Amino acid sequence: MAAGPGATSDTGPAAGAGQEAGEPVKPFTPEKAKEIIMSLEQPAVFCNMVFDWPAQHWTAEHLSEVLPGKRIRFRMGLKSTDTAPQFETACSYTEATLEEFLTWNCGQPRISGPFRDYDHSKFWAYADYKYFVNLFEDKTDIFQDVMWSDFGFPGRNGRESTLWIGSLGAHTPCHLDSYGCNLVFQVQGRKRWHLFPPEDTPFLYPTRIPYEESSVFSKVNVVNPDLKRFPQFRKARRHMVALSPGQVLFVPRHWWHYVESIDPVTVSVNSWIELEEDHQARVEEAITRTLVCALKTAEDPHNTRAWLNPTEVEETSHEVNCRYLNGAVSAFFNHYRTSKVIEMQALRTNGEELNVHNHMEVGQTGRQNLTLETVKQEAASPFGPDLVPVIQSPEEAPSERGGIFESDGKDFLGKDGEHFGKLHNTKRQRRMSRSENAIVEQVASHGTTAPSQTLISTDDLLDCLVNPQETDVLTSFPPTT
Ligand SMILES: O=C(O)CCC(=O)C(=O)O
Repeated sequence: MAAGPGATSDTGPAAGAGQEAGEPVKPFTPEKAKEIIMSLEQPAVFCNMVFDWPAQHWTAEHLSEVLPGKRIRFRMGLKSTDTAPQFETACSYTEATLEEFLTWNCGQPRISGPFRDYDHSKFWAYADYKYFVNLFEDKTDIFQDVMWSDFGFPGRNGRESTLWIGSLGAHTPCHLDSYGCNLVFQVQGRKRWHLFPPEDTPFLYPTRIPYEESSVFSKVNVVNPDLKRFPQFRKARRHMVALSPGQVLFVPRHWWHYVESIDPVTVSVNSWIELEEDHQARVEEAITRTLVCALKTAEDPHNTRAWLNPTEVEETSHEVNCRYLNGAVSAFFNHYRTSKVIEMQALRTNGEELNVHNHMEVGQTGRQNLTLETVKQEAASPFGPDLVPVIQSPEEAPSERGGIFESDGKDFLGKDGEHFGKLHNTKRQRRMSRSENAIVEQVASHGTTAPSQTLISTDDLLDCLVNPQETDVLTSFPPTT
């Protein structure tokens, strides 16, 4: 397997103290990598960070030897694309071993076994979204092969990761993840990522059907869009990168993504990193679940498979959903109270530190300013040869797209690096939406302490969501179907 570009230290910093001469050095310390991940608001590719991870050898071939006889569910999709997204509800499924997958993927005609009904020239196969804990039940040592601690998350390894193994053309339709941000390690083959910023959400025509907790899908097939039906999609700012083995993509919170395998076999490993904002997102997701389940089962009580994503086991009852909602609201308030205390403590501590700095500045203003200027410049752009921003692609007609080498990340680097500053955004405070505010006020009107078991009833929920202000927003929303 090819190592990441420049895996020997020619693009990294010189070996530091205690480092053997010629031994590769990681371009970022775990602390620096985490700082970047927590502050960056645009996708970027980390290079030269995983050359010593044992997981870099996890080709599909190698994994088939690690998991002999292990039956894995493959999602089967059609290579020919329509303007409609190929949602998981429209795919078929088969259970097979990795060995059977590799045999089928050689493309020999007339094979027997689980893939016998799938002509290799017409179908792709995807063992997607497989939690390590389910795949490697009795081989937990393998979790250590993935070392997210290098990115500043101590103890995080395969246990908190998922594995994706696909054939050419295998893809995940465009969606955003409600929780966390994402780190994706490309192990074998290349995957092309089409990313769109959260601000472009209206241009992606979001939908909750098929319903899956934590995923908001787009109605647009972003590689073959129906622009008559989704005219606003023209305004969506596509960012594109072909992720190669050895590279790690950082996907910031709420960035939309469509991901396709562009080599005969691809393997990747990812981990979603929890964020502070997830507490609020959990409340939002609980509200969504309650509404989707209630309305869809009312519409047709017998056909959940049509709207429930196959990743969801079954629709849950209204009672269960209300309990879930109350749990999420309680957790949100508990967290909010704790973080307020921490914030107060930090303010107090920072206040003391601020006084020390003010004191130091007296008498050394010139030099101090110079240093601050340097620090500011460094903070403005973390980019360089080992952290490559994924930038916006010049939009072209869909039929002209599709060269698989259009961006390997490195192409985006200007020699002088001047443009990086403009591309570098830092996290903004996200304001609560009106309905979220309404929920919080609803809870607050019940008292100032964190809510106990079942504080929010169905009527409370309806009071928040079905009021003239909210319905007004709904009636001004342009219909798309
Ligand atoms: O690799 C893929 O097909 C999709 C990955 C994805 O959606 C994710 O990591 O959030």
